[in-house]
Amino acid sequence: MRDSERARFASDGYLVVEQLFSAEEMARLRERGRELAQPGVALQSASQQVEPAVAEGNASAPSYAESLRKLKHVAAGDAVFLAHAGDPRILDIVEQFLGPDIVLASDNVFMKPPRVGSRQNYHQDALAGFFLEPPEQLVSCWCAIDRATIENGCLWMIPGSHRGGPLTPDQRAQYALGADGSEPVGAVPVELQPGGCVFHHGLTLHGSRANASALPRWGYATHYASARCRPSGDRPRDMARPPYLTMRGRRFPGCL
Ligand SMILES: O=C(O)CCC(=O)C(=O)O
Repeated sequence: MRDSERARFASDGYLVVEQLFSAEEMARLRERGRELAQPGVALQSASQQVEPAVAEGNASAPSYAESLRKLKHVAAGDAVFLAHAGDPRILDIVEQFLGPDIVLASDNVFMKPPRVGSRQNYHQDALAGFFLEPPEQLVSCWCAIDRATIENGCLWMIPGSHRGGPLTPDQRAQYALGADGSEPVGAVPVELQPGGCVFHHGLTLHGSRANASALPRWGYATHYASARCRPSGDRPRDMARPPYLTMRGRRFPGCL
């Protein structure tokens, strides 16, 4: 990694890497994702989440797969997604930020389906259910399976927001969508071609718009933590969660 890229991540809290994967590799993930997005598929420790508007009967989608908001914890039970999560092209970059001992803390195929794909409010991943100490030892890689554009709901980042540390719910509320539908001041859209990735720090505020377009916007987010992190005391018991997977390096007693 170039010094300028390391400096950009330190300053902005995210780094875009175009063409980290090929379009063919993304087509393979999409094909496997489509198989896993069928009703009743037995997904070991993974789950399918339907878009809230569809689940509540306020909207409809042309197929079950196109009603799904996300597939969660896929890598633990699927060789294709696990191979992506453990790909050295990603881990070589993550290692620059977290050091050599890396676990997969979570993974999500974010599907943002056409017409019904809902907005993701601005949030800091480290405060969104990971319960790790220290929280800044988390880095996510969001990889575009489809082309991600402003129209179909690409990610938006708030550069430098990680430097303010963990926000309180009141502070986070200031980053809500403006009454006129505008994004908060300073937010930057991250449009990507298939195979392009954005790496973001666990405290960088980011979100995404609803997908009002006719095009899908699948992205596969893999969330990595340093294996030296400890679980924080307030972690709820989550039996459905697969164990943290070693991606690189060592594990440590009392840590994740
Ligand atoms: O894909 C999205 O719209 C949200 C993704 C996200 O919040 C994440 O990768 O942390």
